[in-house]
Amino acid sequence: MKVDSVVSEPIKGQKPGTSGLRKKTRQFMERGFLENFVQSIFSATGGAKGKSYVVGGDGRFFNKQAIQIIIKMAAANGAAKLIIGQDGLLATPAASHLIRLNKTDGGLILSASHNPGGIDQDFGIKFNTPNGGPSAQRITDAIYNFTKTISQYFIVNADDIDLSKIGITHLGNMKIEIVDPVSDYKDLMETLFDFDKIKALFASGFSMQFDAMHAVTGPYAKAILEDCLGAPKGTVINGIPLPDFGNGHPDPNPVWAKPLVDFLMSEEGPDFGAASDGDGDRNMILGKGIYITPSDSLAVLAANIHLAKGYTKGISGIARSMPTSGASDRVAKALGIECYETPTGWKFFGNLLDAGKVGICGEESAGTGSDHVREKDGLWAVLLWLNILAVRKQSVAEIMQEHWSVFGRNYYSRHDYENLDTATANSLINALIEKIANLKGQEFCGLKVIAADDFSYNDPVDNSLSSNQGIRIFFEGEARVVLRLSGTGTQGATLRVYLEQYTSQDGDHSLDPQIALKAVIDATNALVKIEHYTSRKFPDVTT
Ligand code: VG1
Ligand code: CO
Repeated sequence: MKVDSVVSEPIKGQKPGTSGLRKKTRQFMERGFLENFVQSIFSATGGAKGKSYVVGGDGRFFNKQAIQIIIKMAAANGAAKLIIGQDGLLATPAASHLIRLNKTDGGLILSASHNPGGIDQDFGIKFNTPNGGPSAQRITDAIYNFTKTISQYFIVNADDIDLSKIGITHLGNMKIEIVDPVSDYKDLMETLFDFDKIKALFASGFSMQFDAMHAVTGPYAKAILEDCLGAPKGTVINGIPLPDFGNGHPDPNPVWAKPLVDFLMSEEGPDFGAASDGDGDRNMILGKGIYITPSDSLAVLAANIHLAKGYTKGISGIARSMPTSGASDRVAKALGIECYETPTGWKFFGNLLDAGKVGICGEESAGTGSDHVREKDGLWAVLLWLNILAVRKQSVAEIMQEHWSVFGRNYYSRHDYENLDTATANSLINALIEKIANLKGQEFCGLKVIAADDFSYNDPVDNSLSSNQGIRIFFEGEARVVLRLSGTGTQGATLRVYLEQYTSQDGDHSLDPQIALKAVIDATNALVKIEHYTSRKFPDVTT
């Protein structure tokens, strides 16, 4: 086989964000752009010679073409083996599992996750390491540095590989195994959860709707919920993965999955509702008449995880990202286990999980997961909820009310200001950093600041330091606001404002969060002057 060494166009400096490299699809399609990043992944991690990788994506536009390029580059770089999901599909948590199960040298996952797909939308790629998790910052930095100086990439001249047939083929000396994307993942779920109890729950007439949002979880949810656990056909909606996600925005939150939320709030709605995102690592949880915030979901799952068969021994600790509410900290305290606060992004949980310090992790952005893989896992969270519902034999609303009566309620909301001018967003944050040292003791709309800082994280396992991870402002009365700029967008800047107000066990737990948070919202506006900087009166997305 002829191995061509191609001198690439110098499209240099691909800088990964919170979760891999994410850009406009058309940019990814420019010859030399994806190629430079893939070559940099191989070269910056000691070369691909003799190595094996898992490859798959969420099925968005350009997924299959990107995989063909990766196959030819892996072969030209001397890789020994690729494991690829049939039709190029692999949910992110399933890819993480395959990396661990087959002890590969890592994986390349094609996805821009919750960002829309299509030729005029977004594409992305990330590299996961042999532990199955997103590469740690130092590896991401090494790849990025390589993209700045790279001058050539290696690719073979060959026909495309048929991704639709399960089985083994070869490209030159490289072995290619096309696998069913679902089966190993399904087997793993069966070791963690009491499928018999969940089957009995569905057999008793319990009703559910799962919105796969035309993204990658459709085949997984159908195989597990409908075919295996006996949920009626039609439980999974929008179950066929489409390159443009049916023109939708595959982000499982009350804004982008509104029809599902409306259905659960209606008289004829089912007992339980859930949705997942583009690449299957996020989850949204709803009960009849109730939406569960991801922060609350993490707390409830942590408090009840011992009810599922894979977790009967309990968990060693809980980790949450810094902007996630403190609800799970209260559970950790009650259980007498450690809790950790990490920067945004799943890569920060890997060390804690590898070291056995935590058994469950979560983010306010609808990510929850455990040590079964090294990614957040949407369907896993749904199955854990089902397992808990099957054991406790209560409704979602009853479980939530009980939880708040034991722990109190952390009212929570995130306000996003999207597509801001980048310079404007930076100046807002920089102005805030400048005044942070003097905020203590100042009052804004009647709320007094008791502490404020620019969050930095010292990893307790490898001692690495990550600074400038978001601004935290604590008010008296157990209220907090966090502000940071998104690292996953592809257009302008997005300001995320995370608002939280705690109400004790005997307080009112029935308020609309926007009302419960009104004092914090007003204080934030007075302190940060969001409208003055952005000319926006209201956020674009409130979740
Ligand atoms: C967002 C979320 C973060 C999540 C990341 C990747 O990042 O806030 O919690 O880990 O997306 O999720 P940012 O920097 O835009 O706030 V996924 O499901 O898009 O891989
Ligand atoms: Co995702």
